[in-house]
Amino acid sequence: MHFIKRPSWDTVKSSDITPESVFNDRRNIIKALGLGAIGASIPGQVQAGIFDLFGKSQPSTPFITSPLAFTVNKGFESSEAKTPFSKVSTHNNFYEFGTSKSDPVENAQGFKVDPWSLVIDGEVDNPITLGFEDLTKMMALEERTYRLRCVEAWSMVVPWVGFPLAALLKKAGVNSRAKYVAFETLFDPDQMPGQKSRLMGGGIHYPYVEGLTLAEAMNDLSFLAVGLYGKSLPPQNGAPIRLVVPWKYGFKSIKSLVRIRVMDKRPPTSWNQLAPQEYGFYANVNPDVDHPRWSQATERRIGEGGLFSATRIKTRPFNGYQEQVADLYRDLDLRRNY
Ligand SMILES: Nc1nc2c(c(=O)[nH]1)N[C@H]1C(S)=C(S)[C@@H](COP(=O)(O)O)O[C@H]1N2
Ligand SMILES: [Mo]
Repeated sequence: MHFIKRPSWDTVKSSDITPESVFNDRRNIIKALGLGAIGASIPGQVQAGIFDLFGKSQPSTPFITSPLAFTVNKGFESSEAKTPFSKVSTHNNFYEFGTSKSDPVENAQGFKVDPWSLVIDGEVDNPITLGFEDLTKMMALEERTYRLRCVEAWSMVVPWVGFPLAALLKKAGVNSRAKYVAFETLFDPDQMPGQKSRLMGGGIHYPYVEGLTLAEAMNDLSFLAVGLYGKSLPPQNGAPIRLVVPWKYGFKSIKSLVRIRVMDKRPPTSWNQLAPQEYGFYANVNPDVDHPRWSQATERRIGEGGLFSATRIKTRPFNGYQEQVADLYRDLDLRRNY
């Protein structure tokens, strides 16, 4: 009996890939627990214990999202079909809630986002702390439809609601030492089971951290989303506030932010720390630079029919945003700086 979901790359060809480290990590933990090979007969009680570790046994009442007031940014309307909300909110990567695509929606419904506190500090003249209400009230909200391209070679088109990261950084007043911006997700293992066990958390050292150069952070595309499809974010998509950097692989778009720290040095980033040969600091979408274990030339666009009927399309440099961002990398060898 298979009580462990096989990694998606094992059953969905090579196209929708869970990083291999996750699978190996699960095997090692099963071994460490003395349970032998996956699929071996395991007493019922022990199985139930493992089941709990994956967080599948908790019943959940759905998280409540609320409508937001915003204007549509005409510059970011899309001619492409949007990925339906039913897919955007059920096919997720949020390892704090489990490593399979369906884990976040199943495990995050009880997530508490009010009260919340987001700190903007470091190399700034006026550090800011935003409370839960401030997240949707302090800045004028706009809707922007962006493509999201995961490093695992699937993609979506999502109407986000939020505000440019640069607007918030300008309020904080970035000083002359500033070169990078670091981002940090909430650390709360009681709420985020993936932070409790390496089995659930994919081997990442929590809290999940990310980073951008200051120029990237100040680019108009860099966006802080507080909602999608006109309503506040569901927890599985990074409630109450997450970063969206559409020209980079999805793992840069860090969720459920509690800190934005302006720095004079390049900050560590979670996937780069875990597997530096596979995941770089820049992580710009680039069809010409393959992941060591799979091609990045094409992607599966998730639409009405979902992953299995998704259409395969060509991946574009910078995810199609080259006009807005290519200039940032004029002097950079993108093959070395993947
Ligand atoms: N804190 C945190 N942020 C995260 C992740 C995560 O596991 N933890 N996964 C990343 C990855 S790999 C992707 S593809 C996107 C997915 O965003 P979505 O679930 O809203 O589509 O979130 C990114 N942000
Ligand atoms: Mo991703």
